[in-house]
Amino acid sequence: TTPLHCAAVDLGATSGRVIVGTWARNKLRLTEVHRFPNTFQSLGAHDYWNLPGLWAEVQTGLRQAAAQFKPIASVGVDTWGVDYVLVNDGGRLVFPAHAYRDARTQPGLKRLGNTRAALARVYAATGIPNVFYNSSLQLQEVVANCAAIEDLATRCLFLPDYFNYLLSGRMENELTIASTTQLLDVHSTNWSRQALDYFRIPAQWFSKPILAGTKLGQVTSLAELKATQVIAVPSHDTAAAYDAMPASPDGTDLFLSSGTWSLVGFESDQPLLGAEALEKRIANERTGRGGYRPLTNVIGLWLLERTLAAFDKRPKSGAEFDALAAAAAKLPAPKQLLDVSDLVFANPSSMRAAIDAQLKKRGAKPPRDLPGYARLICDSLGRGHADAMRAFERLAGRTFKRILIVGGGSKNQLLCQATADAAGVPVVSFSLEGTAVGNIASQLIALRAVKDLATFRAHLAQSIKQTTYQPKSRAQS
Ligand code: LFR
Repeated sequence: TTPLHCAAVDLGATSGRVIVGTWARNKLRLTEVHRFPNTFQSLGAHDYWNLPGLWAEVQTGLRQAAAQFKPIASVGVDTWGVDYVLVNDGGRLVFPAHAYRDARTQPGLKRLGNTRAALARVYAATGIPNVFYNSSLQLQEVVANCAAIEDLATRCLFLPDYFNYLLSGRMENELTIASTTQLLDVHSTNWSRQALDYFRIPAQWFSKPILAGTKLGQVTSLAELKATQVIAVPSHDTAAAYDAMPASPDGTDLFLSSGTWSLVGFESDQPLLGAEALEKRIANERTGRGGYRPLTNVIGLWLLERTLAAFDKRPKSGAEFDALAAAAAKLPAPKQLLDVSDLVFANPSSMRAAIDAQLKKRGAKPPRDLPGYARLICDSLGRGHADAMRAFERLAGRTFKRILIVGGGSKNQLLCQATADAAGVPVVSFSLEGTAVGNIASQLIALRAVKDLATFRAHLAQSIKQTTYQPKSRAQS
């Protein structure tokens, strides 16, 4: 059989990559052809994404892919959730793309938070809790404060939708990314009239979301890829990462996609709703096929990334990072952990100062050095993951036997061990670029090279390397 090459464009909030997946003899081989940093930039009082810069990097990566692999059968795009562009019929940007950590949503967040009945209604309609980054709050702010926007914009495209448009010329909204907005109906696969009305967002900006696997046509913007199909994949990075989990089919695995955020959750054919689910901030996001992936968003390695940035001796290589992790592992367990759900960590000007201030408030001393902070952060995240697991067990009436971890954090031994210790179940790490794998899986299924996701996961489970971290003891198998 001839190998099949598919390109995954995977854009994260702190880095992006273009990865080619080569499928042959039921095995997937990944080649990272391009990786680049990503960051939002402040201008005046607001934070923005550099979209022209990102598009240039995507093009560089895809040209590289086309030069190295012939032919590239298809390409799929996934990005972080919730962010969007507003365009006119010609696809022209009519409003700058804000970054989700921009503080502009704070008044709307408080307003909804203080109106219990409205909050419960929005949650019952969308299954998405009130979180500062929701697209609902972002769009509400634009409509309320920039009156002319309704004359200028005709379409709202979420970031992967926009990159799909740049590649193929087709404007669509894809379901998984739509499910991060707090504007999708939790009981159907269409937009929620009730939520759109509550936030006063024009319904005509959206079209009925398409499912993953939809073919959008050939690449029209890059001559090197003119025979390549653009395929809508589960375009929310977390949905893609969940698809890459070689999970046991009996539903006893908890999923952790660990990167800038820690996304802890599982797959289900029904949403988790009600007062307690809302209180635990459970987000009923969707799978590419229309199912549910109830999850909670624990602040994640953003804590460590921003703390490292505050130190001059920031590790520059994998080896330097390993040395830091080893030094951190030797330290005694911190007496007081961080409350990782505290909103002060969302976007502080100094993460180190924010951590010190929280510890001080709780009567504890700040760590002495960088290994001390790394240890404190990993142990605190481990505790956050375990708390999320217990909440899911209670609310969904399930028992989880293992935690499966993919993403950048799956290589962080300190974090994996801390999670196993706090949760009391083994953590299985796959050291896998989960988002790219899930992105490519969806393309392979659309191209009929693989029957379905269950088949893909079974093949993956056979070929993939895994490390198991047993709880309490520091032993690894
Ligand atoms: C992870 C992620 C999370 C989402 C956050 C903000 O990259 O997509 O799932 O909640 O970014 O979009």
